[in-house]
Amino acid sequence: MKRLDLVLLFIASITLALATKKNLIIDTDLFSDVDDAGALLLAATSPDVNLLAVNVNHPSSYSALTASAILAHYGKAHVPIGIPRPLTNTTFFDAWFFALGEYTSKVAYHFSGGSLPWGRAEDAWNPVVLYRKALAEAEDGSVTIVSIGFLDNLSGLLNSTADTHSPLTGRDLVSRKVAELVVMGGVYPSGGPSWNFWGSNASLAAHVINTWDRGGRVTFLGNDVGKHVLTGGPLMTTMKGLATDPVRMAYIYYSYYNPRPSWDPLAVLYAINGLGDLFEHGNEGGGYNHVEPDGTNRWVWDDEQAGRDHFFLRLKADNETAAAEVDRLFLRGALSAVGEKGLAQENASSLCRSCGHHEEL
Ligand SMILES: *[C@@H]1O[C@H](CO)[C@@H](O)[C@H](O)[C@H]1NC(C)=O
Ligand SMILES: *[C@@H]1O[C@H](CO)[C@@H](O)[C@H](O)[C@H]1NC(C)=O
Ligand SMILES: *[C@@H]1O[C@H](CO)[C@@H](O)[C@H](O)[C@H]1NC(C)=O
Ligand SMILES: *[C@@H]1O[C@H](CO)[C@@H](O)[C@H](O)[C@H]1NC(C)=O
Ligand SMILES: *[C@@H]1O[C@H](CO)[C@@H](O)[C@H](O)[C@H]1NC(C)=O
Ligand SMILES: CC(=O)N[C@H]1CO[C@H](CO)[C@@H](O)[C@@H]1O
Repeated sequence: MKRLDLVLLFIASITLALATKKNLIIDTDLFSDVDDAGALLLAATSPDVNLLAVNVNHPSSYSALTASAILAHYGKAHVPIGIPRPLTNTTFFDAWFFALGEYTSKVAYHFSGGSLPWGRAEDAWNPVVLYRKALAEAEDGSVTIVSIGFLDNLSGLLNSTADTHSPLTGRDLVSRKVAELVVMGGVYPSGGPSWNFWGSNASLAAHVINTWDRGGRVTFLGNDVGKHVLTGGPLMTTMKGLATDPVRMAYIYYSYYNPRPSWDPLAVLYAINGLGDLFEHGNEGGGYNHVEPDGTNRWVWDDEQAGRDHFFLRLKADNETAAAEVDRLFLRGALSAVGEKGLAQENASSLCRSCGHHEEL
């Protein structure tokens, strides 16, 4: 081949690579469970993802700062972060089992970085404005939104009206730009109430799920799917190169080396790869999901589907196979962020930027 042909081939393959990347927006609570952090690791390190924005749907300042620390660590400091106001400084406390630890304030402090360094949570976007900006700038029909927490921000998006980012209403923006909404939450075909539907404001969850009728396909991943897929073990126990990985430390702070269920990482994996070898649809027979104001949900087996394009997922692979795949991608992603610098830093003292102060006290 002539030199010019090679150059053109090179440009064409780069264009193709960019074009086949999936435009993703993540909406996460990143507060009471650590699997949100694992999900962010996957979204931030997947070579198949173009991460447009991360919206946090729990108002703790530490949740926004943790999102920033994680994104910055994986080289995604430019990805904008939104969080609802007013901010709080609340931290998680495991008052049910007393077994789990708090991770967001610690990750936010020790791994401070990115667009929202320590103390700068107020610089985050309004989540609805961020949705509108990210959607307005994206190609039509190209965006996948992954909801791995509460749906309050999405309700705000649906209700939004024209602004400087777009003359369209929230509903029209969603209908033009969104290809698929992936929702972690609910019990399928029926059950609940489930945490992501009632934990913040169940009537807003009902508003989003029951009226999202023009924004492409909606795919639900229920509590039963991720519950027995226990992951994070290899990430926590691998020191080599990963001593300063914020998601590894989040899992250790939170679970004390016990692998965790994988609801949110699985939702992100489905959003990136589709059904693949891990998932299958639970409702080939149609129907749609309906959420009640108390956060329970039921599948309505209606052939007409009321204009909706709803699916719920089942695991096709067994729990262990799914866990091995999530763990493989956790390690691949975490290691991809480690250059020679990271390997040289393989040093417990570099984990703790306040240790010096404590020794002085
Ligand atoms: C949260 O903590 C920061 C830093 O200590 C402080 O500036 C801010 O006022 C606090 N916010 C609330 C709502 O307490
Ligand atoms: C959006 O509007 C619906 C009514 O159409 C309302 O029930 C809901 O509370 C609104 N969402 C927000 C976030 O205010
Ligand atoms: C849910 O959100 C709506 C709209 O913001 C609000 O009017 C309502 O009071 C909220 N409900 C609860 C239980 O917080
Ligand atoms: C996952 O484990 C649970 C609990 O042992 C079991 O009920 C379920 O069938 C398993 N799922 C798959 C796909 O193997
Ligand atoms: C670990 O930190 C100590 C003290 O800062 C330093 O002397 C040592 O070279 C570091 N080890 C590695 C592998 O970087
Ligand atoms: C602008 C807007 O509608 N924002 C909503 C985002 O979600 C919070 C709750 O987390 C709502 O209170 C806001 O109204």
